[in-house]
This record gives sequence, C-alpha cells and structure tokens, in this order.
Amino acid sequence: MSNFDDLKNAIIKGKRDEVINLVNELLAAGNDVNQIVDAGMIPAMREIGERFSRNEAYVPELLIAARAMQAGLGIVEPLLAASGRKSLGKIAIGTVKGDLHDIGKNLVAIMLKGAGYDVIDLGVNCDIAKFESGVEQGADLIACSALLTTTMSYMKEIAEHFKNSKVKVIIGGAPVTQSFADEIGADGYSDDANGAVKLVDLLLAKTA
Ligand code: B12
Repeated sequence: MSNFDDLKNAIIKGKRDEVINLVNELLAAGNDVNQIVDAGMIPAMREIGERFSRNEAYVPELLIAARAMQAGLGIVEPLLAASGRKSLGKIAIGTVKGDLHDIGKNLVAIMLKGAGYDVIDLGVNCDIAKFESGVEQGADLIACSALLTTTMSYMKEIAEHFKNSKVKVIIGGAPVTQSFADEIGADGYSDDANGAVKLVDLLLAKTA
C-alpha cells in the first residue's frame, strides 16, 4: 500500500515510473487529488529545492526530480482543474528577447508549479508584448530569465513597462545580480530556483 511519503521520496529520487505508479495507486485507493499534490508532490519539490540551496543537490538531480514531478503532474493536472483547486497565484515566466537559454527558466517554472502556483510558460525570446500576453491571461507576477549580458539589459525595459501596474516583476539568470535588480527597479531577484519560490511566496502574500 503506497503512501504520500513514498510518492515524495520517489519524486526526490527522480524515479519517474515509480511516481506514475504511486500517483495512480493513490488515486485508485480513493485519495483526494488535492491531498496527493499537497502531501506528496509539493513537499518533494520544496525538499529538493532546499537541498539544492544547501548544495546537497545539483542541477542534474533537480532536473531528474523535475522530470518525475512533471510525470506526476501530467496525471493529476486534469483532475485538479476539475476539482476547482485554488492556486496560490498565477505567474508568467519567459526568457527575455534575444535569449534562447531555457534550462534555468524551466527549472524555475517547475519549482513554482511544484509549489502550487499556476505557471504560464511563455518560452524564450520574449518581448514586452509576450509578457503582456501573460498578464492578459491573468498573471499576477512576471518572471524573467536572461543568461547573456547582452540580453539582461532588456529586463530594464520590462521593469519600466510594468512599473506603474500592479504586476510584480522578478528577474534571474546567471549574469543577473541583486544590485542589477535594484538598479532597474525590479521587485525581486534570486540566484536559484528555490529562492525564486520563496521570493514569489513573499511578493504574492504581500499583495494578497
Ligand atoms: C547550455 C548553454 C547554452 C545552450 C542553451 C540550451 C538551452 N536550451 O538553454 C546553447 C548551446 C543553445 C547556448 C547558446 C549560446 N550561448 Co550559452 N551557455 C550555456 C551554458 C553552458 C549553461 C547555461 C545553463 O543552462 N545553466 C544551468 C541553469 C540551471 O542555470 P541558470 O540558467 O543560471 O538558472 C538558474 C539561476 O540563474 C536561476 N534563474 C534562472 N532564471 C531565472 C529567472 C528568475 C525570475 C529567477 C528568480 C531565477 C532564475 O535559477 C536557475 C536554477 O537555479 C552557459 C555557461 C554557464 N555555465 O552558465 C553558457 C553561456 C550562458 N552561453 C553563452 C553564450 C555566449 C552563448 C551564445 C551567444 C554562443 C554563440 N556564440 O552562439 C549562444 C546564445 C544563443 C542565444 N541567443 O541565446 C555565454 C554567455 C556570456 C555572457 N556573459 O553573456 C555563457 C556564460 C558561456 C560562456 N562562458 O561564454 N548556450
């Protein structure tokens, strides 16, 4: 008989097939889909994120766990939508104009999803109009990623564009720093995916 801890551990270890089996077993045993997500899946991504921040897990482990999480989410997502689950908030994430790097952006997206947020993934090479389309779809917060020193400057235009709106803007990516975020007037910065979740928790709780 499987339980939520088995599911949590299988996600942390990145055991994709085991995650699929456990989610199906938990559903077949009559467990509520929200409980499966809240007690098994979200704690797993929070835990692997904490390990990553403490340098006890690295990008490959995070990617493998994220892949396992995605597999589980694939099963529960239609059921969650049908259950009328209330999301913690909606985030539109994208890599900025001119930039095609998306590994870090995808990690941040999956961690946010894993933490209980609705995530609209706008993809790469996103201009302001693309981020605006995320806001039109209901995003409360825009998350921008850049890996090139030549593209991070576009974040300034994005921050300025949303400055007088109620939409928050957070930024990240290897060349980005807290002082750059302060300089361009972004609402927040984090240097890793787990920090991104904490940042969003803070910013969206403040505006709620
Ligand atoms: C993989 C890679 C590529 C792949 C990208 C594949 C893909 N699908 O992403 C390919 C081969 C396509 C590529 C292309 C190029 N690349 Co490249 N690439 C890299 C490399 C090796 C790894 C980047 C990566 O994925 N890191 C792992 C992820 C997990 O880290 P991360 O993105 O930083 O994300 C973490 C945090 O930053 C944070 N984060 C990320 N986004 C966000 C967003 C928010 C809101 C928050 C809060 C946090 C956050 O959380 C993430 C998880 O912890 C880096 C070198 C390096 N060591 O960084 C070079 C690197 C970024 N590339 C570089 C260059 C120059 C290029 C090219 C211009 C090369 C060329 N001449 O064609 C092209 C540019 C193409 C384009 N227009 O974008 C340079 C950039 C130099 C600079 N200072 O600008 C680097 C640094 C390599 C180097 N040392 O020269 N690249």
